Amino acid sequence: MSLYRHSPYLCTCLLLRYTAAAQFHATSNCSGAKVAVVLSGCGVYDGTEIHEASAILVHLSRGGAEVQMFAPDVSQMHVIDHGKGQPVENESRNVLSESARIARGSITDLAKLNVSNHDAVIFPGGFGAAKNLSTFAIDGKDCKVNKEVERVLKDFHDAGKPIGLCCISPVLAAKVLPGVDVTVGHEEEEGGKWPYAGTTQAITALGAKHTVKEVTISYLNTHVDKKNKVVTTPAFMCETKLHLIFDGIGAMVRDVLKLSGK
Ligand SMILES: *[C@@H]1O[C@H](CO)[C@@H](O)[C@H](O)[C@H]1NC(C)=O
Ligand SMILES: *[C@@H]1O[C@H](CO)[C@@H](O)[C@H](O)[C@H]1NC(C)=O
Ligand SMILES: *[C@@H]1O[C@H](CO)[C@@H](O)[C@H](O)[C@H]1NC(C)=O
Ligand SMILES: CC(=O)N[C@H]1CO[C@H](CO)[C@@H](O)[C@@H]1O
Repeated sequence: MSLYRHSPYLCTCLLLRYTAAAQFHATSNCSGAKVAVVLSGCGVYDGTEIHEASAILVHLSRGGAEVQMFAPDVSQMHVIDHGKGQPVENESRNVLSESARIARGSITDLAKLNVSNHDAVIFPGGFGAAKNLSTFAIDGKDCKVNKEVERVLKDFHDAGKPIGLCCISPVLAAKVLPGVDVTVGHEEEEGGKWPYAGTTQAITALGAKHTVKEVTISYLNTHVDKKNKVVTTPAFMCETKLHLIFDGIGAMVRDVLKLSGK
């Protein structure tokens, strides 16, 4: 627990909960926050990054949150053969039905997401956020954001409810929420450790602020824009070990739950 002890964002409730979970695999909860998770397909190169989505769901479960998953009912920009790393010609898939794979079937059209029914919203990363939730993968700083995604981000922001994003997803907030302060990690590639470091320039060009953060040090890797209640962490923007990404996402989820006040 020593890594958590010094976290300025960790509430006693969650600390007790983590201790209890470690000792008894307890299933009770103190949070009870209702959290919406927005997916963008299934698979890192054309949809949601599966490990990030799974990490978010594990940490939300441990934090006692009640989760509902959403995705837009639109077709994917393209379908990637993940073995070959190339688009599959003439194949078309729907973002909502692909996301249902991760949600084990329990998913709702993003158009039906009503901010009144939730305390927070979280967007995992993966290229789907840059290809289907926005056109960032093609247009960079000139990107457009899916109308429902834009509405949801604005609704939660206007309601003062926290928004969590990881990996490439912070570009969605950078585009939609003027002056928001986010992290996608480091601003230099550093020999391939941060292959998407160029994203930081686009974030600045969008009028947002970028703050450099680590992926690897548990409670230092999350970036909290307290004014906007936007919590971001680099996750797979960094070439690093899966368990470190898992822990970083855990810190993001804890900060989102803390800000939700539940
Ligand atoms: C966890 O919180 C939810 C939402 O408040 C509540 O419905 C549920 O009963 C709680 N579960 C336990 C085991 O306390
Ligand atoms: C894809 O569709 C186009 C237009 O229908 C067709 O001309 C082409 O042969 C198709 N390619 C493959 C690999 O099926
Ligand atoms: C959202 O939910 C609230 C509370 O349940 C309700 O009053 C409102 O009409 C809903 N908004 C929409 C657009 O459905
Ligand atoms: C097929 C396709 O390109 N689908 C959409 C993916 O998401 C972006 C952003 O909303 C849309 O512009 C695309 O049309």
